Amino acid sequence: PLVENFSHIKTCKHNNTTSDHVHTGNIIPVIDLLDPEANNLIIKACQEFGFFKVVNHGVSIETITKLENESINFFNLSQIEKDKAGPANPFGYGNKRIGSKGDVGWVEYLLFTTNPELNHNKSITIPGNSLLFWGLVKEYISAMRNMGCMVLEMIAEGLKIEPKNVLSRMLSDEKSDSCFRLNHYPPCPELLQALSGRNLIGFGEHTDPQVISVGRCNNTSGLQISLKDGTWISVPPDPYSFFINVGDSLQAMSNGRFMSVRHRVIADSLKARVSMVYFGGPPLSEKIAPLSCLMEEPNEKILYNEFTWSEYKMSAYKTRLGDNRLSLFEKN
Ligand code: GA4
Repeated sequence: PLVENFSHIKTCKHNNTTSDHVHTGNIIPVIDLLDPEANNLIIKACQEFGFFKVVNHGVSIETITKLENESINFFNLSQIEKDKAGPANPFGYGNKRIGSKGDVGWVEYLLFTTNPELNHNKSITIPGNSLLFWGLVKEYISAMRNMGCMVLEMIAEGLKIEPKNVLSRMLSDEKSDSCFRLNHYPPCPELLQALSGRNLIGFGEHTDPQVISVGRCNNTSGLQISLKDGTWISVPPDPYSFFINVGDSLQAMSNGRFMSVRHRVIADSLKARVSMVYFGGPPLSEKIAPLSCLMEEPNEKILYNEFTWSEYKMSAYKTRLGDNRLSLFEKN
């Protein structure tokens, strides 16, 4: 009966089986934001992986741990208390269900919008010291927005596109439709793992729809990224660094130079995993299209039709988590 209860959660083969190759990620680029060569290294990482790790980011460990501790306090509350902050449609507490099309994972989370000034989050009731909680969320989001903008400006410089805020302004715009999620992946019952002989999926494979995502987790492994050839790479956890994902919108704006990275989270059998991810998105009315200054290269074919972020988001929320959302906007 235990297995039956959880049979709707997907699994994947253990790391050491033959058909689902997983390597560890000492090949993942590490970018020192203070390195004078950072611009070019970021471009290279976005082209090869759509993913990289950032060090020397300037975000204080206090900003990080204060929010992490408050999140852990929240996820330690009783189910009844947590459910008061739900459901997560579109923002609030969610448990196992992801999106509205039947996707599930071994995860619970809080999903917030940053647009505008967190006002849409008003209906989310956080038990305990909610004023403290919202203060920490706001402080953390602002640090993530700054880092996202800094990286996007380095990308603009690396691509030699003007003005250098063409990408970052989408996140810094007060109407920016960005969001933020706190994820808690409870340890997966060992019995369950043993019975199925497989790993439970915490968060199924997908790409992020926005421009850029800035994530960070506690010292528990589980995140994996997919290489272009479909190989899965385990990303070693690093609580003091941030991980940057290229999103679908940046793939479109770069006319496919950068790939939005497919990624997933595998549940750990022993330790809980806590992650905090900021998804930097454009204002709803923003037109997303391959940047015209990149299209001046001889023989460059325009790969994507123009869309507004609002159109993309509407179509994205009708898809399953693992779907390729950008293919709908490919030029034929
Ligand atoms: C993936 C990236 C972000 O976590 C997210 C997710 C969103 C959700 O959890 O509600 C989506 C997913 C994400 C893409 C397709 C749709 C929407 C779940 C889902 C099945 C918050 C986002 O913006 O898109």
